[in-house]
Amino acid sequence: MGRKFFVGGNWKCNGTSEEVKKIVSTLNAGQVPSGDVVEVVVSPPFVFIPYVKSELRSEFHVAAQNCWVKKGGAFTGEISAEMLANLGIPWVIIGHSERRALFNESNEFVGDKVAYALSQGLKVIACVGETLEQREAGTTMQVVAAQTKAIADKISSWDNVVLAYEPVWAIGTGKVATPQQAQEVHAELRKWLQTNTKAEVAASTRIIYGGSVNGSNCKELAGLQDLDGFLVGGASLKPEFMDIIKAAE
Ligand code: G2H
Repeated sequence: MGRKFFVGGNWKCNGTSEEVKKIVSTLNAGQVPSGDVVEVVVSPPFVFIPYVKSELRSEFHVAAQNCWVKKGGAFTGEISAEMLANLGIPWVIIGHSERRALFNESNEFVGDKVAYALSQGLKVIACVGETLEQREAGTTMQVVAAQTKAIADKISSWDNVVLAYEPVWAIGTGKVATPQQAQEVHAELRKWLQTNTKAEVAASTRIIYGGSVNGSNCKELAGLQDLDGFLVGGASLKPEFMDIIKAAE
């Protein structure tokens, strides 16, 4: 089954209204590969989502960067999956390593969040990845398998899930994983899905890479067999995001 190339732009906690306006006009003016070969989803901070959604050309979609783990209510400061669905926001990023590390989100909590977001009709970019210590200890696969299992345990369908492999040591550091390192983990993750879910899930689930992707390194990474796109942080705030989208060609 064909896996459409996926490019996500995670703006994280960045931007003023002027800057957001500028990014949106760059995206709207940019050329994307023809032939429906790439799915582009940008993820602004919550407060800018309505503006971005209304101003961005229709082939680009939006994602939230997080949502609450269950039905909304007395959870000060949280945004529920129902609210995202109500506003027509199709995607949400869940389990980003910054949330796992800074907000103590456990594998189980992330699994619950993914399941709840899917139950509300959202599509999910679910993030996994190892720290430098874990890589150096040789436990990369155990770590990402445990993170993936915690999600798999809670969901019945992978149809609306994109799995993002983001080695923590490569995030915002300028230290991108080598093509060999990326391909190795992506292939192992696909094998994990094959063994622990269904062959069709392994064949159709997009596994994207995140961690210091930019306009210069994207082309080589995009050519890897088991790499189906990118989740881009820093470079998604810059015009070079258009070059990363073009790596789908
Ligand atoms: C990884 C990535 C986007 P950056 O977090 O999710 O960020 O490209 O800045 O490393």
